[in-house]
Amino acid sequence: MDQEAILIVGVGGIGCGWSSRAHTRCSKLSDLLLIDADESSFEMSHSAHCLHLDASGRGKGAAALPNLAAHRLSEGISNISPLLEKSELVILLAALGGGTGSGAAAEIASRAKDSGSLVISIVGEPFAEQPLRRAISDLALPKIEQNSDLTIRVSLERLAWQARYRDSDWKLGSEWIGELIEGLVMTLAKVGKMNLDLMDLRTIVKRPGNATLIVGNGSVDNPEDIVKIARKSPLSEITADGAKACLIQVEGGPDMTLSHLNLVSEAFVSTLDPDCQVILGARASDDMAGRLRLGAVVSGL
Ligand SMILES: Nc1nc2c(ncn2[C@@H]2O[C@H](COP(=O)(O)OP(=O)(O)OP(=O)(O)O)[C@@H](O)[C@H]2O)c(=O)[nH]1
Ligand SMILES: [Mg+2]
Repeated sequence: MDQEAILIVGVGGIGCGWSSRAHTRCSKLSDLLLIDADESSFEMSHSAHCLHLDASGRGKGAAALPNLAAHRLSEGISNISPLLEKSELVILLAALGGGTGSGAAAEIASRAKDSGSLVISIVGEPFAEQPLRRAISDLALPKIEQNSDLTIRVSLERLAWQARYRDSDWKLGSEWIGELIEGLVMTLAKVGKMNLDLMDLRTIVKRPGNATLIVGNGSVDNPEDIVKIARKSPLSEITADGAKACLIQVEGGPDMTLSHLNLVSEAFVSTLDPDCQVILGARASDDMAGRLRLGAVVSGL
């Protein structure tokens, strides 16, 4: 896939922050589109395409109602349709519970799907003790799921908990999300040794049942640890155990051998269904010397 084929889209304050940070990890291989009512979200990236949903005309995020945000998006959609048209894969990020992310993310997923893209959405779900935000989120989620080939739900609570543990800011500190997206983009961009493509990804995400993404990395000497790390992701109520299909990408340095590849993929596959359909890809890059990264899309859960 060329660069133009992969589009990362951030919607709302948190979604824009996540996607700007994720895009810096794979900026040569993907495009970035930021959508928000609050213009300060666009300051995080210089290379982004931006769509400003300004209800008040004062530049300060007054799209606080999901319906208003969805309406603003339909008005501005012609500005971004060319971007959607040329993308083959849209990776959509938003945290639900506010106005912009909840209202506009569903709308953008539906437009992307209509234009023929494969749509992967990564959505944050609000804290349990915020009933109003929770209600907004519960309304938005089904429409996002309907229009996405794969929807990954991330618990903001768990993300916040992990960030505290690592002493980083949960709003920005979603290192894990950046890694997930980088892994996915690297898997699909045409740079691999054994290249996986969009057809492989479609095969996996179209399986009936739930699907999820996982990622983990570590030293080549400890493949089991990498698998352990990968399985400990801050997702909502989902584990990869017993999956019926999976697409695995292993990335290593120039020193990666076939036995490294086998060790890490076998350690991971052993946790899945015995008859799991496995599609395996590998890639070497100079900056991964001595390390391995495992990224996987698992489905049929
Ligand atoms: N507890 C807590 N949760 C937050 C905070 N900021 C954001 N969130 C959560 O993240 C979700 C989405 O936040 P944003 O991305 O800022 O919202 P938005 O889409 O920009 O929506 P609007 O600004 O209302 O248009 C909310 O539902 C909250 O649950 C915060 O400071 N504290
Ligand atoms: Mg906002």
